[in-house]
Amino acid sequence: MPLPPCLLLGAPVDSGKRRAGCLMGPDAYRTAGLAAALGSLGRETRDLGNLAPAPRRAVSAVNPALHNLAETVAWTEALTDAARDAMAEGFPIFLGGDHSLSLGSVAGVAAHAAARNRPQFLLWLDAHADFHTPETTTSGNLHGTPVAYVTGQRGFDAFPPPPALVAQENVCILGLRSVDPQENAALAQSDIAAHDMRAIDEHGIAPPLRAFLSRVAAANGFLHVSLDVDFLDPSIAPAVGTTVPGGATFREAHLVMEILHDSGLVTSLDLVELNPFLDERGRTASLMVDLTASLMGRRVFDRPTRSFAA
Ligand code: NNH
Ligand code: MN
Ligand code: MN
Ligand code: MN
Repeated sequence: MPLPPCLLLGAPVDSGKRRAGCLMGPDAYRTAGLAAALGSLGRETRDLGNLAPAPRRAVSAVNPALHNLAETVAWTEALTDAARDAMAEGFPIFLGGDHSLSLGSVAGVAAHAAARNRPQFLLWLDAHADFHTPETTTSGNLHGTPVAYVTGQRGFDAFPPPPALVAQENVCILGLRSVDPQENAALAQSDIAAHDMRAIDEHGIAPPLRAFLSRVAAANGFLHVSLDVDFLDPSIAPAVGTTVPGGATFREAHLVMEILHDSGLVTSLDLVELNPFLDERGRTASLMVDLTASLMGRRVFDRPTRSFAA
């Protein structure tokens, strides 16, 4: 069976935080050659252009500190539909846009999985947990909330109810090094598998990823990967508004993508938080393209088996 085509969906969402610039992300990925990189792997790739938010409606905010709530709700509505539709056609890659786009992309892919009676899994590659609700956020920035929304936490009354939820035990976060106190308390109560950089330093990044992937495989799940630029160390990926030192190295990040490729389990992807206004000669956009190519099967050395066993 041929591999499903890659569908590039531009999502120039910039409402999830205050610093502007993520709206330029989709075109930065295009300029960095994403479609050609995927095409050179023999993968049929279709660029579906950019999505637009749904018409805005009046929303009542539980928390007056929320930034650009109505716009983020409108994007969530459009992205949920677009993601569900795209899953029926191929392998969607959401070109962000800030991380608030994942309220919609993940809700949409989860709806597709639920309609097929299969569980949705979520791998969150991020310095942050993004487990705030509109009630707990202190910054008011909704890019800090998608993991809470898609797992069904309370407080999202202004948003459409997600058509299907992702079970907490089907979520794995890798890369944590900036978690707010309210998120920390909520995470500790949850069934989410959360791995901070300290654990990754000590044990490596492959073991928790492999453990998660065996659960995805055993459950015959769909797997969505949400890659936040700030998962990466700022020294290799400066083009993000929320840099945090001590992130994933070049090789740790590629290794994650290579293991994901070898698993054959990934069914959709977000590339989020790239702010091209903050980039240095396109290096962050290019790195994100190269990581996507690794996820889709680019390798430096071809051999018939991948076994390192003695
Ligand atoms: N937790 C912080 C907040 O809610 C930071 C979130 N920022 C991110 N998330 N970049 O990935 O504002
Ligand atoms: Mn994030
Ligand atoms: Mn982040
Ligand atoms: Mn923030």
